[in-house]
Amino acid sequence: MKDKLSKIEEEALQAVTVVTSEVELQQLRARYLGRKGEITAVMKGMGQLSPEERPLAGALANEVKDRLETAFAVRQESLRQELMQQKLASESLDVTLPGRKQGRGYKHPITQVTEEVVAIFSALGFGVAEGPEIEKDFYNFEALNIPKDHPARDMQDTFYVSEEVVLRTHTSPVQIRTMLEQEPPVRVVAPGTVYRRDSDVTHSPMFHQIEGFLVDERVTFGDLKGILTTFITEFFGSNVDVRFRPSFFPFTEPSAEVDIQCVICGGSGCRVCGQTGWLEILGSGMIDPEVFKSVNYDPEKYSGFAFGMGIERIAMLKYGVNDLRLFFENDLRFLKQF
Ligand code: 2NL
Repeated sequence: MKDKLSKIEEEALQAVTVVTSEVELQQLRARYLGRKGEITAVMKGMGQLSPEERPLAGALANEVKDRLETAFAVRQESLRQELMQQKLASESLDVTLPGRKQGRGYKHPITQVTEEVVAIFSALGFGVAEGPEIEKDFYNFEALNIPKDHPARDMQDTFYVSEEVVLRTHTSPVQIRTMLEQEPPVRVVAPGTVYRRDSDVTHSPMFHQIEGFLVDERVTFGDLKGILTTFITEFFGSNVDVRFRPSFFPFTEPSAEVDIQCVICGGSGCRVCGQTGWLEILGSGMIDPEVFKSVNYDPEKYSGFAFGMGIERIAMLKYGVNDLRLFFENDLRFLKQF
């Protein structure tokens, strides 16, 4: 019996040293110390011993059992420690590593160009005005001398909210509102979002415009040419050629469209300028007396000029962007270049 217990103890102590997991250890524990384990089996066999031998054998068995219990407990603790060390090693963090930088945001190129244009006109004494994007027909069309049968009023070209309410098709209504509120002398630019029922490679149903006007006594076409030429040379550079070409708008008379020498080919003719060597960048003219009547300005006393341009268009020309849609997709690979 004694030999048997020693053998079991030796075997168990050996086995305990080689287990590598708590599950294995539990299984081992059951095998030696469990209700159906080897020690229990030996103890059950004690019935066969003589009454004199029994207490000694019982005491011996209990001693072995206690030592094994201790060995199992010690091993369990050391396994826990090993596991913890492994976990710490595999999950280790280098807290001294630099963090990932949060990318810095910046203004959309359309906003940047708008602000640049506004800054140039501010330096020339112009204020800035804003107004609603949903407008009454009166401010968007009627006051601008755009007659009821004008194609611009067509459902094909304008987003109608109701018969009398539209999404503004230009920022001119802001200027009409300014004239209704302020007496001359007045000079203001009106940047903003405008809407037209047009959507293809070169047209977006929502785009951006900046218009401006100046009204005072004895304002001439020479003043218009001077201000717009100054703006263009500030914006595109002093080396660029400018030309004024007769045109027509219902709200100006006379009217002129302004071209610059093609920024792509330098004037020799290319695909972008349609082989003309010139690019149209804005429309302008002397404000029509009919417009003055709508806002109660005396056409005998005052004269003035107005102009308008598309922000996307001048942004494309300034930065050599060949696809309008890039401004609306908000792809960071594009936006980051500005
Ligand atoms: C263009 C042409 C233009 C105006 C806009 C205007 C505004 C008032 C009175 C008179 Cl309140 N005129 N604005 C004048 C001429 C041309 O824009 O091609 N825009 C993109």
